[in-house]
Amino acid sequence: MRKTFINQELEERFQEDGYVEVPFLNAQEVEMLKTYYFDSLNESGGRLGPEDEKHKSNQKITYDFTFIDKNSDYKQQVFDMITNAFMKRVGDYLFDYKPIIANFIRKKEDGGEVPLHQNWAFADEHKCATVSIWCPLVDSNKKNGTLEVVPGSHKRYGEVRGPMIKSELAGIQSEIIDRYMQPVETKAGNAVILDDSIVHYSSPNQTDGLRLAIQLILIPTEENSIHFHMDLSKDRSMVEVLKVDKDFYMTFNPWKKPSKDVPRINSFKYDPFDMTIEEFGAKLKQARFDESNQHTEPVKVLSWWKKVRSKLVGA
Ligand SMILES: O=C(O)CCC(=O)C(=O)O
Repeated sequence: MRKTFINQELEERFQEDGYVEVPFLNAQEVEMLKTYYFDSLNESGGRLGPEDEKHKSNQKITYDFTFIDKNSDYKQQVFDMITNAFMKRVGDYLFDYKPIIANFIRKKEDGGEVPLHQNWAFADEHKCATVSIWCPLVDSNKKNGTLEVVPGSHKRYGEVRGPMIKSELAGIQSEIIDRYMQPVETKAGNAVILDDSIVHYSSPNQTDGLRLAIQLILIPTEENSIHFHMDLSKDRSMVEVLKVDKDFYMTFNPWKKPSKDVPRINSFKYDPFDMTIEEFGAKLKQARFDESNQHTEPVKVLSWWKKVRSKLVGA
C-alpha cells in the first residue's frame, strides 16, 4: 500500500482509525481565510439543488458547500485561495498529494446537517488512500455540528462510490449514527485528515454562532483521478469509470450528468445492495477491501477492478 503520511506514527494511526487530527493553520491564517470567505460571498451564485439539474430527489439541503455553488468562476477562485493557503502545510504531512476539490462548508444557526455518507471514490483505492483535509475555522464541537466519524470504517464499505450509486448503508443511517458515530471536537485551525472512504456525518448546528470549515480533497500525485457514474435512466447495474481531473469538478455537481466528452476508461456491472446493522457491525471487524485476498462481499467487484486497473495504468 502506498504511504499517505510522511510521519510513520501518523501513518499507523491513519491506517488504523481512518483519520488523524493535526495542527494545521495558525490564528492569523484562520482569520485571513474567514475574511476571504465573507468578502468573496457576493461572488457566490447561490446553492444548486437537484431540481436545477432536473433530478428528482427528496433531499433537503441546509448547508452551504462551495461544490454546489452555481458560479463555477467562484468555485475556481475558492479553489485557488484554499490551495494557496493549504499546500504549504500539506507537504509537511502528506507524501506527494495533489488537490482536486476545495470547499468552504458553512452551517448557519438553524440547521446544516450533513447526512451520513462516505466521500466519492476519487482514485484506485486498492493502491492508495485519497484524503480530505477538514479544517474548521471556528472551534468545533458536538453542539455546533462538528465532523463525526466511525473510527476504522474506512475501506470496509462502499467500494464503488459515486453520486448516482446507492450506498449499501442508505437504509441504516440512523442506527449507525446512534451506535457508532463519534464526534471529533477540535480547535479552529486544527485539521482532521480523513480517508475519503470513512463513514462520516455532521449534525445540525444548535448554537447561535456560525460553523465554518474548509475541506480540501487530495489524491496521490501519480494517480489518475476517476469518477464512477451510473446512468439511472439507462441501466441501474452498470457503472462507467470516467477519467477526470480538478477542472471536471469546477462545473460538476452531484446531480449533473457528466458530459459525453469526458473520457470513459471502462464500465462494469455492479448491483447496489443493502446492508443490515448487524452486517455493518460484523464488517467493521473484518478485513478491508484493499487487503489482498480478503474480498468477502461483494465478490462481484473483484474482476472489474482488475480490468479497470490495467486500463488506468495504460491510460
Ligand atoms: O463540515 C461538515 O460538517 C461535513 C464535512 C464532510 O462531510 C466532508 O468533509 O466530507
